[in-house]
Amino acid sequence: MTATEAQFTLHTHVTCPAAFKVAHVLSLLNLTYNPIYFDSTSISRHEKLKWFAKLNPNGRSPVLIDHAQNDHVVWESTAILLYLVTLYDTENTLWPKDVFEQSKVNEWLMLQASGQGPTIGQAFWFGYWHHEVLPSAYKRYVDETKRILNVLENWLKDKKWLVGGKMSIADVSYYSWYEEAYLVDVDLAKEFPTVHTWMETMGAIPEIVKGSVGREMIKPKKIWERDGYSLAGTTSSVG
Ligand SMILES: N[C@@H](CCC(=O)N[C@@H](CS)C(=O)NCC(=O)O)C(=O)O
Repeated sequence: MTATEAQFTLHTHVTCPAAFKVAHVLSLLNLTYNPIYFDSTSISRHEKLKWFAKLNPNGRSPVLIDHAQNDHVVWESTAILLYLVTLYDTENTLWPKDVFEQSKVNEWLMLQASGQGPTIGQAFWFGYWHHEVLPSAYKRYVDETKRILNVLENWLKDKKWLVGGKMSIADVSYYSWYEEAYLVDVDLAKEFPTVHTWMETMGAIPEIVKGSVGREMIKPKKIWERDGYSLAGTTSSVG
């Protein structure tokens, strides 16, 4: 690695919230990275999985390569955040020193990784990509998304940050996923005003803005809004 090269390579995708969560933390820690965006127009999903599996056996973005540590490879966004703070947050800006506070940060990180991200991910799937129109499956994941949002709404009512009165990787880990709440018919400002304020606070941080460069926010038509599909037999709204 020369002085002009970025320390990290981040394998990412322009629409991938899990990867932008990593970009935000890299940026907040003032670490340099070169993003490589997966281009689905030049490589088939099958080829991509074969190639990508060499870096990540789970075949998903993001993957981080640390050129300052013999090209050490880390995958799964939460594992990447923990790697970054363990090695590079020497001043405890995003990761508390105190082991009991660390356990509190871990609680929220695990809820994000096992609950918030996958639940919104499944809502996207049943809203936009599934081969069949299944409004009840979509609704199930939107409802669960709202249940988790309610947990955060209540927790943040009397505090600015999730743990210890200070922003940590726990807060940042939720940001990029909730930026896409509108895609699953959630209006944060109206339905979850406290979460909305927390999001706005993070969204105004210059390093978060910088980490979002390259992100594309898309809004395709829902499956049931496309030609040839209808919600025949369904009387209620799916949202
Ligand atoms: N739990 C994983 C989620 C990774 C993930 O789902 N990545 C998506 C994009 S956000 C992906 O690579 N999708 C491409 C595919 O399914 O082939 C993490 O947080 O790193």
